[in-house]
Amino acid sequence: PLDLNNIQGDILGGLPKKTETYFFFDVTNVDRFKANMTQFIPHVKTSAGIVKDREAIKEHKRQKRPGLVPMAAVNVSFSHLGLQKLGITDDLSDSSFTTGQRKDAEVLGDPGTKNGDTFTPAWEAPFLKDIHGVIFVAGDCHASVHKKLDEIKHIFGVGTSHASISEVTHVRGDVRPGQVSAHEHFGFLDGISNPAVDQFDQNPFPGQDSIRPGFILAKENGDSRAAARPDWAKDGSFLTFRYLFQMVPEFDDFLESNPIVLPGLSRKEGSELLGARIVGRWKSGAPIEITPLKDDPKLGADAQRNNNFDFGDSLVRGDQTKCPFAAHIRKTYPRNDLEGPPLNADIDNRRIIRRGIQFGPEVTSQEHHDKKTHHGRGLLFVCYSSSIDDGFHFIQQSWANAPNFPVNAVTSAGPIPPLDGVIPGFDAIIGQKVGGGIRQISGTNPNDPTTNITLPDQDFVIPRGGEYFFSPSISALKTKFAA
Ligand code: N7H
Repeated sequence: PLDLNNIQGDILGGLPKKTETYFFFDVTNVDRFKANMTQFIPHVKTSAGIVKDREAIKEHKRQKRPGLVPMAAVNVSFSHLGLQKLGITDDLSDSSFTTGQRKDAEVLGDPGTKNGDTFTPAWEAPFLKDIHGVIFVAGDCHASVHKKLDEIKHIFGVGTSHASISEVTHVRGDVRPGQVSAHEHFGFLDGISNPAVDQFDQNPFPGQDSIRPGFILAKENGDSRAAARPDWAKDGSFLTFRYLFQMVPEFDDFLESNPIVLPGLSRKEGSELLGARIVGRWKSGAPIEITPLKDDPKLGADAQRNNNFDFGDSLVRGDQTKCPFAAHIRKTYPRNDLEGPPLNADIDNRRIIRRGIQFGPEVTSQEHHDKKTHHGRGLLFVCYSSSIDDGFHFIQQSWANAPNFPVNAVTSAGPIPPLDGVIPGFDAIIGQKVGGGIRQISGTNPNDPTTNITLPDQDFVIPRGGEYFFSPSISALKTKFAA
C-alpha cells in the first residue's frame, strides 16, 4: 500500500482551499536553508493529513456548524535549478523538468520574442528570473493563510540578515464567490474529472478512470522511468505551475457574436451551445456527450453521473455530432478515442491530477460593457504527474496545440486515418498558435462537422509565467533537503 504519511498532501488528496498563496523563492544560503528545513518539515501537510482534514470538514458539515473549519496547509516543491543550488545532481529523468519551463515556453507555444536563438516568453518579470522552489499555503481564509505563511517566513528568516531564502514573487489565488465558487472564470464548473489513483481513491465515481499510482508518483507501480530515477525520488511527483490569464469579456463577446444557429434555439441559447461545444461541458458541468443540445444542471451537479461517458461513437467512425474533437475536455483527455480496437493506445501515461485555483476579481460592469479585460484574472494552473514530458508538456504540445489531433494522431498502432474533410482544429481554451497561422475549430455545429469557425487573433488564455517543480516525499525532504 502507499505510505500516505510520506506523500505531500496536495498530490493525492488536494489541499482544502478557499484561498491559496504560492510563494516562489531562491535559496540564498544552502547550509542555513538545510538547517531551517528541519524546523519547516513538520509543517508540511501529508496525504494522510489531508484524509483527516477532509473528515473534519465532513463532520463540521454534518453537524451543521456555521462557517468553515479554520485550516492552513503547507506543501513545498523544487525546480531543477533549486536542486542544483542544493547540490542534488541526480537525474530525475524528465527532460521538461531539467530544461525548466522558461526554456520550454517556445515549444509550448507561449507568445514571446526571439533574438537570435534566444526565445523570451512574454511573461511577467519575476517568472523570467531563476526560481528555486515554491512553498504554497492553502486555507479557509486569508487570515489563516497569512498567519501560516508568516510562521514559515520566520523559520527561513525571510527579510532578515540571517535569511536562507529570498522571495522571487508570490501570487494569490481565491475561489470565486457564492454560487460560482466551484466555477472557473469563463463560468464552467471545474474540478470534475481527475483520474482515481489505485490504492488511494477507494471508490471511484462511475466513469472515473483508475490509474496505477506510478503515473502520478515516481517509482511506484506504473512509472516507466522508475529504474532511471534515484531512490529518494520515490513517492515524489512533478508539479507543473502555469500562470494563466483569462480574457473573459472577450470570450463572452466571441460566444455572443457567433451563436450556433439551430431550429428552436434562441440566439442566447446558440451562444451557450457554442461555449459548451468549445469546452465539452455546459457551465453546469453537464457533459455534452450525454446532453448535446440542452444544459442539464442536475446532471452537472451529480458526481455519480457527470463523468460517466465515453466519446461513444468512436473516432474511427469520425463522429463529432455530440462533442467536437476540438472540445477542451476531448483534446486533453480523449477517453476512448484512441483506446480499443483497432488502435489499442494506452493513454494512462497522459493523465494528470489538476489542482488549480482562480485568481483575480469578478468581471466588472465596465469590462462587460467594453467587452474588454481591464483587470488581470485567470487560473493558477497546477497539475501533478510522474512525468512532465508524458503529461502536461505532451498534452499542451501534441494534443491541444495540434490542429490534426486526434484525427491524425500517431499511436502505438500507427497513425489514425484522416477523416474525410475534417480537421479537428485547436483547443480553443488552451491551444496556442505556435508562430502564427489561423486558429480554427471544426465540429462546433452539430449538424455540420465540416464547418470551421475561426477564433479571434487574441487567445482567450494567455500564459504569463510558470515553472516545473518536483514535490519530494517527506523522507526525501528529511534526507536530501535538510541537515
Ligand atoms: Fe482544463 N475551462 O474552463 O474551459 N478544463 N482548463 N486544462 N482540463 C477542464 O472535467 C480550463 C488546462 C484539462 O478528464 C474543464 O474537471 C481553463 C490546461 C484536463 O475529461 C474545464 C483553463 C490543461 C481536463 C476546463 C484550463 C488542462 C480539463 C472541465 C485555463 C493541460 C479533464 C471540468 C485557464 C495542459 C478532462 C473537469 C477530462 C478539464 C477549463 C487549462 C487539462 C471547464 C479555463 C493548461 C486533462
